[in-house]
Amino acid sequence: MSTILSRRDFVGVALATSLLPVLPAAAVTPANSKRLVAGTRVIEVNGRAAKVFGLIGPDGRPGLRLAPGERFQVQLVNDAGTPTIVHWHGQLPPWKQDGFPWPQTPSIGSGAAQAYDYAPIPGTYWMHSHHEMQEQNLMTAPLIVHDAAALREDRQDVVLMLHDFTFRTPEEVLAELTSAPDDETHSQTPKSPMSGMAHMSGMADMPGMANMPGMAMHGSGNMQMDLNDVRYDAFLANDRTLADPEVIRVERSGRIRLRVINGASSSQFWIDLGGLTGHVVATDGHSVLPIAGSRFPIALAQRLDILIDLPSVGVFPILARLEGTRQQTGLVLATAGAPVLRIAENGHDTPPVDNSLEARLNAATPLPPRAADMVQTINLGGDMRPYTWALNDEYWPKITPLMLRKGQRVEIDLVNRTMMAHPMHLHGHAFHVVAIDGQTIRGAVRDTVLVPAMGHVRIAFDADNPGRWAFHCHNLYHMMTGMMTEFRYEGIAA
Ligand SMILES: [Cu+2]
Repeated sequence: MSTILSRRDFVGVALATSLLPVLPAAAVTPANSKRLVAGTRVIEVNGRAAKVFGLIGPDGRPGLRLAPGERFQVQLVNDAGTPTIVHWHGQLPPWKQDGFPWPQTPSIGSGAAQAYDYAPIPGTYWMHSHHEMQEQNLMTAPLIVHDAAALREDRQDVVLMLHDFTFRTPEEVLAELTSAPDDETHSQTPKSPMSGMAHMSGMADMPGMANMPGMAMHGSGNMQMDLNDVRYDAFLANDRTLADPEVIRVERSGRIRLRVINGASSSQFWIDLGGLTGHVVATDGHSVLPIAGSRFPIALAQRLDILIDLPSVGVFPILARLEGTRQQTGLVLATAGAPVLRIAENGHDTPPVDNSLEARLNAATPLPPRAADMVQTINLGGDMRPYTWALNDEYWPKITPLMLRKGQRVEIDLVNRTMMAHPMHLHGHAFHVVAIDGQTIRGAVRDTVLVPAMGHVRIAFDADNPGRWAFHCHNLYHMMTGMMTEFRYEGIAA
């Protein structure tokens, strides 16, 4: 079943700026359907009110949580006052339910609603608008699909959803990026490491950065990396900053499943558990053999499930540190009665996010070995000036689709020829990361993989979900300036 089940008009009510609009639910919601409202809300950032979008579920909280075995039966009501379309990032629905604005599946008009019904895959997922740049304005939310085995572990579920926030509009941000004068932009021309450092946003005042792990790339000491295109006003963890973080009550010696979602538009982080040790057990919702550690990189749009067993009582900050800066956000786990002290919004210097974790990951259920039926190279190109980004020298929407045939094993070589890392996301499929910089790895199953500056990553997947599928960089501003293409199955009309 690959058609959208129903599309019906919805009589909207004039509550455009309220947090939880009161809607005539019975009028539009089929019996078993969960109601998800795309709307607007007001949050406080740095002491100022900020009007942002939101995706509010039936329990009044952002996003959706599904029980084991429950179908994704959702009525998405657009109360945002503007068209929208919501992508169920990492899920594998029929293509017409993927939430991408193809001509066959246009955005949902203001006041309209749309129904979805598919079998979801369990794990930590998320949802975000794929309409224009609404993602930057927090049209994003968690999508948690529980599975019975994980529930039997009886761990407290903690979601940590990350965002980057600006009081400017995304249109203003994009205009700044695409019109920056020469002397303020980064350049692709290799320079000495120190002059390159000085060009990185927010890093000019960071002596010693050149010696940090992660800065040496592929043995070359003569390259300049671009990080953090956009200067943000704040970094949010579950919509809050460290000035007023979420404090989550936990039991003495509590057992936690931390679900980290990087829902930012242009920012990548290191998750820092402080003195705690955690075990990464899933990447992008897909189980991996556990990896112990206290500090894990998370690229744009990726997710990490981290199991943490707390030692006795106390206060345990869980931080997300912005790569290449000292800025940080996060939440606090605290046992009853433990005093929560203020955490600074600036910590210590943090290196660029890299594939140090990726190289160590082993999927719990790898793709069965098989020879590839098709191997395709996709070159990642572009530059800061002019600010345009390309795949195989093509700029969305003027692209040539990569044609797939159902049943093929496909391998894609992602070759980054730029000085910026690109987190590449494929819709509608889970892929296996099979090699990094020519080195074969056992690798994780994912939907988004980081291709570091000048790096090379190979992914493999089975073409088992016919349709039209977007493949793009998940940096919003790279996608908006061209870094997107289409994987299309033979027999599917354009
Ligand atoms: Cu990119």
